[in-house]
Amino acid sequence: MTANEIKKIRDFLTPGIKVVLVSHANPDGDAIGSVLALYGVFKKKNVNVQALLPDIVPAFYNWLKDSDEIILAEEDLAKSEALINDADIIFCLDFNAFKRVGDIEQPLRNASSIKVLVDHHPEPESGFDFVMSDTSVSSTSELIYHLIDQIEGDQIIDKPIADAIYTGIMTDTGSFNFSSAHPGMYDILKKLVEKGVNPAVVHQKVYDTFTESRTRLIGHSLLNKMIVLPEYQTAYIALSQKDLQDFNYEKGDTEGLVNYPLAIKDVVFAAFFTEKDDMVKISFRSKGSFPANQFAEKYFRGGGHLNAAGGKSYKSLKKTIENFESIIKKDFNPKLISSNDS
Ligand SMILES: [Mn+2]
Repeated sequence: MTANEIKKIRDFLTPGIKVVLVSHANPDGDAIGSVLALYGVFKKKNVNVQALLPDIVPAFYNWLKDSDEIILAEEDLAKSEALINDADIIFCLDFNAFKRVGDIEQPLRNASSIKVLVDHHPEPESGFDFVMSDTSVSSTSELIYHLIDQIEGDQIIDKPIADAIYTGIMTDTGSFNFSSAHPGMYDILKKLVEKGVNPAVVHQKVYDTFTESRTRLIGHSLLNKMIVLPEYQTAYIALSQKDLQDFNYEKGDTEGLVNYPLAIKDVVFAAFFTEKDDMVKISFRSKGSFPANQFAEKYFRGGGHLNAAGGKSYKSLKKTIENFESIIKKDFNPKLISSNDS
């Protein structure tokens, strides 16, 4: 965004104005962190602000300040629609397409408010009045830091706001692993720690929250369900509904499982299949130049980032896996595609 655009947004944010912050369905740490950081700032400025998410916030984010004030569209769709319709300005955070907000897609598309997009996914859809989009950053939360800094100055960021931004960056980078190659992120992390963020405590609150059955499901997945195809530098895990039932699956229990096969030397592409009632949900992760997003888009009705993407299949789990293997072997061999990586 240009300095002039920032000024326009700043001038717009007067106390009488109605602001709504929205992020994507199945909100992750970056969605929640960026919403709560901006929410904290606007509350401090006495702006009339509402935070709105399509559906539930995972319990391990409940310690973030104001997380209990987020309105969930799945709980109160009428209220959510009314907020969107009445808003003067809507900040759309951490998504690049309106369809990512689930049930509030149409109201959001049709809203007459000013719409500001802050996001790091490739190729944002049109329909936003102001766009802060950068695929080179770690996360939307990183952009939110800059937005806050540019609109208000970074002195408005207190510890709870810093915790929210830090959580977003930490979770979107797998604890400063992927998407962490640009130095600017570390400048922000330094400032957040100076504002009182305790990295070990945040890590503990977000990650050390497993139930025993979730931990055992990971063991089962790696021991009994992981298939490694060394000649294609690919590995995958597929869980049936029975696997999930056997381990008392709760939403979120398989989060992060897709990353485990990438820990195997020379594996550059990992897939994780979960059998749902009416479809198979798939997550893809890659190392180096192998484009997980292109793969997801071309073959599995999905998309995402270069190294992290998702997709789905309406075939059975068995057929979906057969299809996946045949694509890897015939059409889109990760070994050949990533052979130039150093
Ligand atoms: Mn993100």
